[in-house]
Amino acid sequence: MPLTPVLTVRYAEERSWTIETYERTEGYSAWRTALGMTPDELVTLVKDSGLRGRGGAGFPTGMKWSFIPQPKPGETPTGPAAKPKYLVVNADEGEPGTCKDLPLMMADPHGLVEGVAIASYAIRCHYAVIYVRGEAVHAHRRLQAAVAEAYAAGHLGRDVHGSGFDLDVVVHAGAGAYICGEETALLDSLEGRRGQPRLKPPFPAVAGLYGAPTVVNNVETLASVPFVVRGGSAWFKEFGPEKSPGPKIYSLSGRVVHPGQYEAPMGTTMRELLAMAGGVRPGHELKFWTPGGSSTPYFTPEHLDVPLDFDSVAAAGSMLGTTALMVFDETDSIVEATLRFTEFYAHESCGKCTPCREGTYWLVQILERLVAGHGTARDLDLLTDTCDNILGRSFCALGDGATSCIASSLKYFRDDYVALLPADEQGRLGRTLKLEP
Ligand code: L3W
Ligand code: SF4
Repeated sequence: MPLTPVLTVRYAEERSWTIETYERTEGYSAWRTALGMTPDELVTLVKDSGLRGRGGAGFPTGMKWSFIPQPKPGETPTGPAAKPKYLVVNADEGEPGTCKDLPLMMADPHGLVEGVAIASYAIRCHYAVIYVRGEAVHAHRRLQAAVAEAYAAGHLGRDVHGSGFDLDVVVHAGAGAYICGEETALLDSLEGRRGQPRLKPPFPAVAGLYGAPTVVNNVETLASVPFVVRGGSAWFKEFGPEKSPGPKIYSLSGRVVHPGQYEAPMGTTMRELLAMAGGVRPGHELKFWTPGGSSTPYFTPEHLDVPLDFDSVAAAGSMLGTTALMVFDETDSIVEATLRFTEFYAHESCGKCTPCREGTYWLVQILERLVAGHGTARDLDLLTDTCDNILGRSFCALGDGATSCIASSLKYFRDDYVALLPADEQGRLGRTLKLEP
């Protein structure tokens, strides 16, 4: 297997964010190579590499690019194929525990800009937008500086490197809402509206920004693309499992000795990553952890050897999500941690659909009651029942994601909930009335 670091290889360079450093370390060579290929060849290359989206869902990147309707040779285009195409970078990193895209944009902004250029050419788009989380003013400034440097060096703009290809890239600051990380809410926000999810289908690939075909890709996904072009699809596939290959940035936070970003091949286990991060803090034991942020069901020490790739994590009952590994030890209350996550979802719920808007509010009420020691035996059933009425009935993934921490904490640590009940309520357990469906 080839060695990492790949995506983070420039992080240790002096002034790694400047175009001088980037070009000195092979930067923009993939862009020149790509311009010598046809767009279809590039789409095939990325498809063959097996690169899957790093924003949470793991959708195959090359396949997403291939969904963009293109005019057929010799025919006058109609419908979506006749419209302009857009590339939108989802740089609205907001999933609790996730901290991979912002460091990448700070340390190596040109890696993203080069990925944007290659992807734009592959989907025949002449206008790309990088939508950066509103609070990340530092990343916004750094990207603006990198885009300006790329224009000045002729990597962006009119007739790039004499290829006849024009590309404009704009850096846009979001307004600081978690829901704007959902791709269609992001598009609404870009269009100047309140960010709320749109009904899918149609997917953005057919009707996205201003109703035109749009690819929405995550930062880490696009930053991987220059390496695919330089190394080739066979090289990229050597990192990790066949169906979910590539180098990956894992964010470790919480009760670890050295929290931070760790790059390793897809399929690396939590046991291996914990060893890289110095382990759980001395004198303490791992109790539970998230494989992909707060929207993904908790894992326990039993799952330390699950390969962290999309399929293996799903088979073990969770989601790889954004590879945000939040670590909790025996001093942490899983019910309190779950309450904090649920408060986050209740606050960030956009309010568009009833199950999520009302359900997350009521989940917080129940969890608060339990944490305060005023819960009832019935509250445990009520939590499950409320989650059942949100899961699969919400308009977007935020509602479903809000139930993950509750359902999985009840699955693995029900006793911790029971321990919070007053003694007389503990006696009522198992005798609670079944809730009406
Ligand atoms: C065309 C089809 N395109 C799917 C596209 C779709 C999207 C991508 C994945 O949620 C998850 C969520 C969060 N024709 C298509 C098609 N597409 N079928 O493929 O789509 P989908 O619906 O599976 O996922 P999603 O709505 O993108 C992403 C989870 O990630 N998550 C979120 C993290 C938050 C951040 C952040 O902080 N920025 O990423 C963490 O676990 O819960 O399940 O592009 O258009 N037939
Ligand atoms: Fe909005 Fe929540 Fe419904 Fe998503 S699930 S549309 S965030 S209310």
